[in-house]
Amino acid sequence: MPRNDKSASRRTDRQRRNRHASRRRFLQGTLIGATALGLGGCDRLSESPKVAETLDLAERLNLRVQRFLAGARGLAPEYPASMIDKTFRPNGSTNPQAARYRELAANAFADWRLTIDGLVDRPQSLSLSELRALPARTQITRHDCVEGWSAIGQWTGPVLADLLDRAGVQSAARYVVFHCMDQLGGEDFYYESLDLEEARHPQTILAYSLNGAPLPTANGAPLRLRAERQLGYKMAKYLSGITLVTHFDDIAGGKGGYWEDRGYTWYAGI
Ligand SMILES: Nc1nc2c(c(=O)[nH]1)N[C@H]1C(S)=C(S)[C@@H](COP(=O)(O)O)O[C@H]1N2
Ligand SMILES: [Mo]
Repeated sequence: MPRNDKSASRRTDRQRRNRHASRRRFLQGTLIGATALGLGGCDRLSESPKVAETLDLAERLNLRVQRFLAGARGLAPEYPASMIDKTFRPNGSTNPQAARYRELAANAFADWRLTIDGLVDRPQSLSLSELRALPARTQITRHDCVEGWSAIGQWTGPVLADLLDRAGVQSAARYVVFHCMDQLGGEDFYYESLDLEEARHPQTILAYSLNGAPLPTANGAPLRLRAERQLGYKMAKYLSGITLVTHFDDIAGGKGGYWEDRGYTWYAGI
């Protein structure tokens, strides 16, 4: 992640361009698909100013449009084991120094718990062995960092939707906030948030293992979020708890995440 404000804004620009480009490709693909199905005269349509107007509108309404078109089938690609990168490049915090983290790590996270609280009927406090005993999903996916690199890795852990059901999400809840144990340079702890649709996506898991081994410290031990339709910065490492909320305006900088508080967009769909 950026080390100063200048590179932060540069990367944010690049991120914006990439997202616009991929979204445009996606929408064009959708229009081509519609033609193949005989749903519209897209040859003429694509040249008309109306379509350009629609694409710009789509970019402004990116979240809604992307989800409307992708629907529930919007799965991130999964890859064969032969494509796994030998070392999964770590980024951001790679060796948290916060006292609490150091203490928990010194004891192999035996005293660590994942809490689930906020707008839930049954607040949870789960040890690593309890989490490991739950049904798990394994997925080989590509991680895309806003800095312009990517890596393919195999992740294993419980599906977040199952944990949310276990806790009983109340109807007033709209977002899941992920609390982390690391501070990136300053005083502020890393955190992130997803809305319930992204949190309940079938590929959204809390991973305790990478490439079949316990999650390395650099990649977020003991537990990290994998939200495979999102950019890397959404995937909170070093988790300590998750909280169900109606809004996140009153948490830290109020923008829903550590980097969001520093100018990144909250919706980081790819
Ligand atoms: N707690 C925490 N989570 C984090 C970060 C961080 O610094 N702290 N960095 C984010 C960024 S920008 C990326 S690209 C990924 C990097 O994950 P990796 O270290 O496994 O490559 O973690 C994300 N989650
Ligand atoms: Mo990143």
